[in-house]
Amino acid sequence: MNIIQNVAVIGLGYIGLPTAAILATNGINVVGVDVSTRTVEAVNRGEVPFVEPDLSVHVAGAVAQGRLKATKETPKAEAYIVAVPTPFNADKSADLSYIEAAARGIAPQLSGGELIILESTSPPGATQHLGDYLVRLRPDLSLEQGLGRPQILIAHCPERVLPGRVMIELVTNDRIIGGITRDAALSAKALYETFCQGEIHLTDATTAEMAKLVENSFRDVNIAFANELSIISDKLNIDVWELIELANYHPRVNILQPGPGVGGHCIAVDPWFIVAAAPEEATLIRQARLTNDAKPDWVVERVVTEVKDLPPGASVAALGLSFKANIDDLRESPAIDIVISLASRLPNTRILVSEPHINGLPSVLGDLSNVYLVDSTESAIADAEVILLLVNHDSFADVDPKVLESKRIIDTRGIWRNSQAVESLEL
Ligand code: SAJ
Repeated sequence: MNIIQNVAVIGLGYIGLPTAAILATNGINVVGVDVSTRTVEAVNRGEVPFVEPDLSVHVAGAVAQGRLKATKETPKAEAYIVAVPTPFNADKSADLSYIEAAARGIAPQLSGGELIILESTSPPGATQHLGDYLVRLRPDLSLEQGLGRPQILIAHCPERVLPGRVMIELVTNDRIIGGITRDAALSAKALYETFCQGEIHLTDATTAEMAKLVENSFRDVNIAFANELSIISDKLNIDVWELIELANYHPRVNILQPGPGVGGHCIAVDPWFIVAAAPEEATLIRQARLTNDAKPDWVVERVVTEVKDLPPGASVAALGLSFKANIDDLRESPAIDIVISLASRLPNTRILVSEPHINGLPSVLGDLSNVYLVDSTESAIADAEVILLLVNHDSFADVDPKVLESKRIIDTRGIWRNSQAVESLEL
């Protein structure tokens, strides 16, 4: 098998750029392709247009060595890695238009023998669809060997890295590679082996697609279980965090943590692709999505109930806006939905937002007349009667418990929990 030395990575986002950089720092010549002029220019200056630990060093190094450059036009290459978004349509089915646009860029550059890898999270059948789409654009090529036309190799290698740990997990995580053909799987394996120290497991493309979706659905279903427990515990007046901690002492129980809802654009999206592929059968997966999506409204009702019996002019401190702890990423964050909803349900209440990772409110919140971004968490707490903890940032865990003493607290992440259960028993 030929060793691949020239790779084009289509899409220089949260996955494409780290992948391009890690290939380049491992000796491959990489051209990154993106529709954004800003991204292309930033990469060519050796800069990273978003925050991800250690990525800047890799990009700066790869560009300085001349192994990584960026362009808006898809070049000729021996291998193409497609890492473009796969959002969902209004009916929750996957929108493959970005993948098709990438294919339209690649097709004219093919002459046979190239490897095309789909990394984007994809519904079952998307890799085959990419192959069929390319062959429709280039009927002189074939996905199979021996049909009298030059073959192109198509494989799916889903990304599985955790934002915030991308540069570590790219190297250490196991990978799953699903080939349309065995040759395609083997060729993709050889390419990923240049930087991946985890095991590389080969399968067919649809199983690889499903494996990725199932990983995120597994977490979604388990978080839904935790979120349901938090609502049940509230009704039974017990501390859900203590409940879960105790249950998890069992050697075969590992319940995840409840929260204000599930955010980010992976776990809250991918399970819908399974539901769309098997709507009649995927009842548990669908219900988990609905349960997690309903959690923000439940939190809003809790806050409204607390504020209702306070004198007029009360304030709520909303601590945290990002979709999870210690990052600045606000995409699909349940905290944002909760603040929007509170602002309209409680028009005479000031919502004092503290989010240490941002300098200004996103426009969806900035336009609301009763929502304010407050510089310090301490002053948000001091000025509010109700404290709503939405994100478990480390800095919030360090808040002096004394300043919380006279406040009404709704801690959706359980970081300030102080269970009194055993003290309340008359032993
Ligand atoms: N969350 C909870 N309770 C928990 C764990 C998470 O409420 O016990 C919430 C978080 O607060 C957040 C959301 O779930 O709002 C998702 O956070 P996460 O840290 O679990 O996952 P992501 O979305 O940042 O990254 C996931 C990862 N998938 C898995 O762990 C199976 C990552 O490896 C994937 O690469 C990524 O999705 C992706 O791109 O698909």
